[in-house]
Amino acid sequence: MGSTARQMSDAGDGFMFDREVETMSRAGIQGLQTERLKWSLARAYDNVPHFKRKFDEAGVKPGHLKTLKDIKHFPFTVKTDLRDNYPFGMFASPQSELRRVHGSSGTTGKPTIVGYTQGDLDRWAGLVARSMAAGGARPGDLVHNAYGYGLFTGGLGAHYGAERLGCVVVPVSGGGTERQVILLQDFGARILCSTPSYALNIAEVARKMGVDLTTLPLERAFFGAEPWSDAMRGELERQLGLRAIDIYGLSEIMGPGVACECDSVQVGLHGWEDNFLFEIIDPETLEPLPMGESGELVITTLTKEALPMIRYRTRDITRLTDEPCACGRSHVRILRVTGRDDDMLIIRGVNIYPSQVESVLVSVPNLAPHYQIILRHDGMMDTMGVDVEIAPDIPCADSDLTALAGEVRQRIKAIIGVTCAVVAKRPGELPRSEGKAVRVLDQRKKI
Ligand code: DLL
Repeated sequence: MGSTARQMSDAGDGFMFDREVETMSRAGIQGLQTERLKWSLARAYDNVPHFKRKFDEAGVKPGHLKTLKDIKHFPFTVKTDLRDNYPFGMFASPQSELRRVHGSSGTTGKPTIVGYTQGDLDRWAGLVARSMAAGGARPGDLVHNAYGYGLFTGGLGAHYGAERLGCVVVPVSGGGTERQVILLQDFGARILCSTPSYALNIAEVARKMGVDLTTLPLERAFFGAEPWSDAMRGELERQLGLRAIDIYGLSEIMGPGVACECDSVQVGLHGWEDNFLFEIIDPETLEPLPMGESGELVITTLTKEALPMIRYRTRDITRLTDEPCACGRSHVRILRVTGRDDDMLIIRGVNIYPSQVESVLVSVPNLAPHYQIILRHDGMMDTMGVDVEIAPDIPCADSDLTALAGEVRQRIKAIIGVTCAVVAKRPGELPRSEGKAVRVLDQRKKI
């Protein structure tokens, strides 16, 4: 498969899964969105008591929407709305019309449960296929899918999307990392799907097994489900010998494939506007922000039957751009999601996202790309500790670890502007991820 796959990996081949929709004019997209938005608002209002109550309280009816801008009069939906209506209270379809449920565990309490009709599943597979094609996957490719299968949308979402594109899926799921390495070697997959943190774990285990992943046919990876910095992209591309494509999504809206980078420029992820309406709001005032400004991403579904979502506050902080993309796709781009507003740390008055710490760490020589941020409450204020790990095969006497920790502390102070306690650990001492990495350990409540 190597040579054909390599020829097709050239971004210049112009392949698109849904060319007509992907290259539609802006006016065409907006017309389609308006028509679909009216349908989606009516579906939510007529079938979900929660939406009817919220719309009534806000004094709006689906019929009030005349243009896309009118969306600003409709109420937001937040994660706790799903929790409060656990498990199926937000569904707009009767159980007889559902074909699957998924869930997202979150950090506390009950999971949020989401549902799909057959039509929803078909559209989802189509959007993941479109995303993977945009990122350079091609029919016939072998796809090693290491996203977890189960309630999490990553595994089955990537699985059916890759099949829809015409790929051959190896449904490995997460975990059993040595076996992952053996299968990558034996089957020669061209595409890897996993969280970025799990891919690092796979690369590390491969090295210990004496396998150099950069010599395998692996050429592309679809990384998502957690924030990862551009610095980490470089590290992943180097360690795995592939091109790393960013794929975004969330279960409340669908799962993976809400947006994906194209192969051409890797600046921003095309958000599939025929199925979703994207807004950026100021998370404080809740007012919509103009194109290009940074704020919280809010998404309204336009085609979802089982679980229409109206103005869902993702908590993800990003920007939109409608500048034309070199690939020819006309859909708006969502700039890389570098953090969630509920992940933002305020340490001695400085706002910090874990991904900023990640970017600093990746630039420090002799450091493995594994880390954990620990928040403590010390006296009157919050403090941040960062646990890092020395790279393998580097001398690691106590004095080496102390020197490394000192260097990391200095760089964080110089670049982010905050003083933190850094502990350097020996290889393998920090926990490894098999799915979404736990980057922040909050010990503040326990003290
Ligand atoms: O993580 C869906 C997914 C699976 C996306 C596989 C991509 C690949 P949830 O478990 O509901 O769904 O988590 C959604 O994860 O709101 C973001 O905060 C974060 N997230 C997802 N993709 C990215 C990404 C899946 N590419 C939450 N970059 C979202 C940054 C991401 N954060």
